[in-house]
Amino acid sequence: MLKIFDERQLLHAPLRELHNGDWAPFSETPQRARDIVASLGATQTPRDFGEDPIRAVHDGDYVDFLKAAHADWRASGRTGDAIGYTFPVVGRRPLDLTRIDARIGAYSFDAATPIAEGTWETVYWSAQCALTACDQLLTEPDRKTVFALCRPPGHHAGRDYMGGYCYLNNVAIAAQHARGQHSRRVAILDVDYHHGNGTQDIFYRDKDVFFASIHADPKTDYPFYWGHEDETGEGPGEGTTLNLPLPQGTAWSSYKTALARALSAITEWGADFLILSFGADTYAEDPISHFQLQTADFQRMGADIAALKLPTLIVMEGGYAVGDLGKNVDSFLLGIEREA
Ligand code: Q9C
Ligand code: ZN
Repeated sequence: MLKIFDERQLLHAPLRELHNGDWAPFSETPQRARDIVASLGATQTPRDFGEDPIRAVHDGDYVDFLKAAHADWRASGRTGDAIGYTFPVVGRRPLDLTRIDARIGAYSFDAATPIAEGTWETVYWSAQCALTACDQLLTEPDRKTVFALCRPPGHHAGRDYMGGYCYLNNVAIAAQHARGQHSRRVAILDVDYHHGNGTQDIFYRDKDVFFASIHADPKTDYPFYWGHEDETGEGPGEGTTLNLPLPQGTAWSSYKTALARALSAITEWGADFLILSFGADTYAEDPISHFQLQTADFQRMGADIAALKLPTLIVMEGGYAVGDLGKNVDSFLLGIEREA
């Protein structure tokens, strides 16, 4: 299987995040990617598609903000990573604010997503990984599956906001590329432990992209405000969003039932191209999550997904059990390959 990764994705390295009311070491470390690379074998570097496919999903002012935020932070006399502390929850009137703290709050929904010196370069190449992998599937029909080792992850990022360690929405950028250039009927399946709120938001009113997500119930888990069962899409997109929240403690025996539901919904909708938001944070030993999947279960998950026989782009999202992360990704890719 072709695997895409770029060394520049290691540059982004914020020091800390606000976690359960206190500062904690930042969980989404460069070591995550190194751990996966070490067990993957050969990877290829991405092509450069430029900013246009990024701006086809994200608002221009948000992209401009991301590129300049760290320099603006420094220009305000600050040291360390740029992080917000005030968030405009009641509507977001377009105000022409210049202070970095006002701008950073307006473009984020949490304090888990700091901007460090190399952040833009890293998120840019992470998005190029997803684009390159997607393009390979579209232009080389013999390829059935490609893995994009995206880091940082993307599924919490919306058109004009960051959050949950995510800045650019890699799967949304790939989905937009696939439908724009090749008019594919794209389904996105999100199996990260956390709900993919950014991806859901981006396609919520879109009838041509199906979004299904299996995740920890937002009644108990981050990101709380999205991912409830009654969120099914809106307007022309009504019925093209499927949320399957599961309780903390969920193991493969019940996870697989939800997976089967998501897969049959994708088949019934008539997808001809599948994009996976793959998070390995459903693992029993994940330090910030509460499901009970074992390493061998990822292979089962991969096999069930590959049984759809759709061209499949696999995009890396979360997973924080550094040390076991590489073997869990390997297990998943093995399941995909054996069945494909
Ligand atoms: N006390 C991804 O897996 N912090 N993002 C939660 C809970 C944010 C996870 C804090 C978790 C974001 C891509
Ligand atoms: Zn996650």
